[in-house]
Amino acid sequence: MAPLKLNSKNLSQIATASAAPVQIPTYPRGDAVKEGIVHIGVGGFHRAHLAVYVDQLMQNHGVTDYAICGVGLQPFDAGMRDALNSQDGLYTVVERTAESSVAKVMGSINSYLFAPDNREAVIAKLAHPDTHIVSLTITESGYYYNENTHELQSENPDIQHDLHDDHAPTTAFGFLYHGMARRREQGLNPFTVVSCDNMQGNGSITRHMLVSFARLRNPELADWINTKGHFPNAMVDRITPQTAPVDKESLAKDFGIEDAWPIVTEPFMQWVIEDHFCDGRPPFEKVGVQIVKNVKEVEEFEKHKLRLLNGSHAVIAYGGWLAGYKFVHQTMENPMFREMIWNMMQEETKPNLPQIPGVDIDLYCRTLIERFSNPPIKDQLPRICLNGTGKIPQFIMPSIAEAIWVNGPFRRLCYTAALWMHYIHGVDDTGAEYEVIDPMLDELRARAKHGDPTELLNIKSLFGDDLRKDKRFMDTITEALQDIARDGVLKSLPKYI
Ligand code: CS2
Repeated sequence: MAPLKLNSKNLSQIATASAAPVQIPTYPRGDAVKEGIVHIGVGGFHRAHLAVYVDQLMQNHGVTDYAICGVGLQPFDAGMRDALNSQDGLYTVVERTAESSVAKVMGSINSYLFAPDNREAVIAKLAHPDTHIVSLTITESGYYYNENTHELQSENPDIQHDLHDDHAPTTAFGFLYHGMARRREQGLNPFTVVSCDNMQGNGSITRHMLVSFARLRNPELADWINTKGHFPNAMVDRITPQTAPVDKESLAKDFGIEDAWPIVTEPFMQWVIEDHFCDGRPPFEKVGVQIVKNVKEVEEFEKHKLRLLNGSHAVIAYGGWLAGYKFVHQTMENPMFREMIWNMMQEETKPNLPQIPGVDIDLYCRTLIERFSNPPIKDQLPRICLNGTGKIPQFIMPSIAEAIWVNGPFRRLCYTAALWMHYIHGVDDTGAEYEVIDPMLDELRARAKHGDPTELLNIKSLFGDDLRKDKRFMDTITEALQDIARDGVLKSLPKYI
């Protein structure tokens, strides 16, 4: 039978059309529910994470006032608008391991607004009394955060534009500002801003950036947001590869669904969030979200995740790619990578991580190795190589800094930073050229020198200046970079296992 196009009309047929059962939403949607969450930046990760938790709330717990209105701010979001609008907001999540493949149609995204089509509609939505939470996945660069000064990059042309323009905001902060201003005029509470981006202190950074932005326009509004607004910190986790054409084909073949933009992901998902919401929240804890009272606890979970998972991902991505691999699981099939990652986690990163009651850190590390080795999700290395300037300073450098303070080992961590520095040149170990995608690419290219990290480490907005003063660090990273430049990854890696 020909696959069925995913839309509300075909839903019940889709549930039973193929031999493999498909879970479908049987809860009310459309006008029968309220859109309590507006999510800015609907990509794969949001659709595999927050939108899945909300789907479970709607499906299993009768929640009707927290459906999601998705928002796209960037021109490239037009593809998501078209895909979602053509299938009534529905899409499929396929959870895959070597043993099983489970398809679930999600219905939690109830509508979608594309800001370039109608900016006013987005601001009105943010200011709507039904909107209680505005969540974000806008990537590190969407925060305009200077890692060195910890301040808003107020001179950035996008921010300058939004500071002076009332009618056509372009950044998330421009929209949040107008939404907040209108809510205040209407006597409403601020919405809670929930960052779902992968950054240490994502909620605190969001608060500081938005309040700083508002202060430059209207100090009174800035104070209102700062006093009344809540910005919970959160650790988010689910490995979500980019959708490949073959994913659509196998969804059609195995489950009889024609979906313009499905998702293939791992079964694992985790969200640990501070219980700070100023305008209500759904009972997230009922669907496995870890709601914690104490900020410190979230910080600790964030540290574990960013430094162990994302830090290891950096080795796999830059090392694997330079060595000629294309996927995470492929790189993990090489025992040298497995061993290096394990030892880096155990000997260099773990000793400086806090212990979290109830968390077995060795089990966490073992689970990571298994997750990275999950072949059917086919996680592409270029996805993880993207935007290294938002990653290395966050996932690797803090572990190095802390190892320096306690005079601990850090040569594998240095090797990882060096892999990224070498990757910037855009030529792999076989001599093949590739595209490097990073918002700071021009500056990186101007500073990257084979075998010499000094100029890159001089970028204060990324690296501050503490580390460059440490001779042991400078010697180790220089040596690692020289080893990679001279011998390539596969020949230099054994020294760093
Ligand atoms: C990856 C993450 O892009 C990256 O650097 O490490 O997207 C990773 O897959 C997620 O953080 C997993 O939760």
